[in-house]
Amino acid sequence: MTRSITVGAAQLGPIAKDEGRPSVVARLIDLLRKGAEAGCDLVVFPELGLTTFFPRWYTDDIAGHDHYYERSMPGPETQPLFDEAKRLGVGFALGYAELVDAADSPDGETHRFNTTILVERDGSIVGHFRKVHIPGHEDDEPWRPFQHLERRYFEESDAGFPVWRAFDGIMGMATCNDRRWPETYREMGLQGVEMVLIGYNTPIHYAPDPGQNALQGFHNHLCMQAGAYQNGTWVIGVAKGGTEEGVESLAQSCIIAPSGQIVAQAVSTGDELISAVADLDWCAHYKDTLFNFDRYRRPEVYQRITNQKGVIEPPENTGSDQTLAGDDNS
Ligand code: CDV
Repeated sequence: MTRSITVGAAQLGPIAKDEGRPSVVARLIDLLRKGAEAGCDLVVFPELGLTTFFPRWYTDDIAGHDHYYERSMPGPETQPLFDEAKRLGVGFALGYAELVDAADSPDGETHRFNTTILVERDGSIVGHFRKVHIPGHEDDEPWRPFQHLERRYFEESDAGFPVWRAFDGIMGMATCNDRRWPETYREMGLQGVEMVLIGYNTPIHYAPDPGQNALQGFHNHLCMQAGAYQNGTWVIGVAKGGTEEGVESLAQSCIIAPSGQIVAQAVSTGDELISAVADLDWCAHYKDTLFNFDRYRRPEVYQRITNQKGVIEPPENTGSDQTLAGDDNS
């Protein structure tokens, strides 16, 4: 029997600064219902899917922005989403800003994370993932047309990239900038991941090097398609796109097969549900052949190179390459 799930990528258009949770949750429920109509078992929403992308504004007073964070999930305003998902029998993943109150925290400190929750079809919580790679900057940088202060608003997770048994397969999560790093997928690939759920907010304008602006769409798909193929896993990439508070963000949400091929892609920059039937057994075609890690991966060799200090210089006057010539390079 094949293990197939129908998965939806629920792209969101902009969320205005003054758009309240009830309005946003109504949009999420509308997309969830579209997912149910399309036969989805699982619908994936973007990073920070309940609010505007607030790290674009500098503040001296982080606590003054705590209304952007969730203290519990579900909370009173998100409960209707959980109720509707359970009624429809559709699971979901949702990104949000998480606040851990000092009173609830093991170290007695307040913590703020960029988090995604995964919920099963029966409404049970499968797990939480907290973003590992926090991009941007900590302090106000007025030379930028807009700020990207994730490093001021969030701390990074030290929990890595766990995977969970759910939806008849092995599921993992990552958030936005995490998708650009090969180790994100490999950490999960080594644990047998079969589907990676990724939400993102990616401004088209990259202030440190605007030469990359025209390549945003290419880089987005490049890293997720490579991560899927090299680890034999489905990857679901879901954007908050469009122009939000004057900042244009990439859309192009997509569903990527273990072959690395895009099997569905959003055509708009607004609220849009795309879906595909994802055969989880397709992963084995790659995990058991080209990317059979047990058979072909050579961690001891990578370790030797990693431990090497500095560049291997060719011997003087010959110009030959010691490594290619087979000389000892240990
Ligand atoms: N939200 C993000 O993590 N955005 C980053 C931008 C700032 C480069 C991204 O990797 O898309």
